[in-house]
Amino acid sequence: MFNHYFTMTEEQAIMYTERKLDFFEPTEPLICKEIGDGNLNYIFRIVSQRTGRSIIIKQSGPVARISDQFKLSPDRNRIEFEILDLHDQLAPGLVPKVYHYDPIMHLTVMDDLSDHVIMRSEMLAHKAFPRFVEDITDYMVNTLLLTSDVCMDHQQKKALVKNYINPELCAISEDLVFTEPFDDFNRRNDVFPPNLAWVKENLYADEVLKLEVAKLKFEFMNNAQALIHGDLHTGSIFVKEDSTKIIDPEFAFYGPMGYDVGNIIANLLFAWANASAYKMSAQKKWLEETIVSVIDVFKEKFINKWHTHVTERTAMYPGFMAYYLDQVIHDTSAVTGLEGIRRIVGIAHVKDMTQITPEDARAFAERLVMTMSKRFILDRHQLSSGADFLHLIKTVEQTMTGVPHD
Ligand code: SR1
Ligand code: MG
Repeated sequence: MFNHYFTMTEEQAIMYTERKLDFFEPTEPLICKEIGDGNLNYIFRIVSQRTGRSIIIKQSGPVARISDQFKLSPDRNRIEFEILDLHDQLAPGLVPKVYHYDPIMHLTVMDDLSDHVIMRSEMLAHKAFPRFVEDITDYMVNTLLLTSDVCMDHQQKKALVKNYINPELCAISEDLVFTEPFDDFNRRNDVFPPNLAWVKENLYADEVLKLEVAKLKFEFMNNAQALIHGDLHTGSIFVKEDSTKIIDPEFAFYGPMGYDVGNIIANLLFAWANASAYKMSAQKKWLEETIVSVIDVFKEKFINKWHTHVTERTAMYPGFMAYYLDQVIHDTSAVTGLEGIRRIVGIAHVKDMTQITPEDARAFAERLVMTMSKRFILDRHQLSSGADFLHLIKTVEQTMTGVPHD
């Protein structure tokens, strides 16, 4: 039955577990629920009714759940399985364990993280996470720097570039992040109606902005700097008090490091805009401190790891590390802006923004983030520290609200 590819029902996922996996005892009664709420895949949670032990089966469908306009190779499941396995070695404890990959059914079996919660949802409930900065910076420094030419044998690195060429998923990002938000050429944008005129004037008609975005798109497509996660938003992060797990690396490929770091900052900024709209000042302050610390702790750990792990001779020349890291932070700034805009005007929204009510508060929060985002793109070469990121945020906030910095 499982010798040809089809997308499973809950009943078939139980049959798969019984026939193909040895995780449960043969007589254990199993139940299954499909719990996926992402844009692309099917997530089956299989639980033993006797012991409560559980496992996740993640299966890729041939088209995206968000829209069948996106026809995607289910090979993304192989990439996700292999990357999770690699990340478990590079950043131990920060990703779920994977147990089984089926190249016919395009599915991966992994740890059930149901004792964790999705970070985005928890931030919407205005909760803070004390471990987050340490864990996410460990994850990013280890997975990015250690897969780059700074630390890896260049031929081995090129073998990874080849193995993780990911054309269809990259095409989604090239269109949804770098192209459509700035000219709506596919007519797929989904702009909040009160902001349509603003978007036309400030995005579609801003030729200076569009030129910078074009440069950044070519950087994304051509800078095979590190094996990046490729979709590192707060819906891809599970948290609980004493644990952080990063999931969903199906967009992974060799791209610019700043793409991952910038995605984190942008998604913290969405949570910040939400906290700001609801006047949750403690949460807003935690998010500001977190944005600053993610940048500064990332830089500190990156420098330390560079000194202990650099193998490329020319990368040891005085001044090279500072040049390289500056570029990563400039890319981080640009991607903060790109993600900040595309999640507001594009097809794939985030709840942090869409759940803000009433309508005029949402419309203002969107314009606030989009205005900051433009500055993150255009002024990217001026930003080099966490304080610079926060200064940009507070300056735009002050200009648009009239409330002075604290
Ligand atoms: C068609 S997929 C839309 C978005 O969902 C994924 O999580 C990525 O962020 C992608 O851009
Ligand atoms: Mg995802």
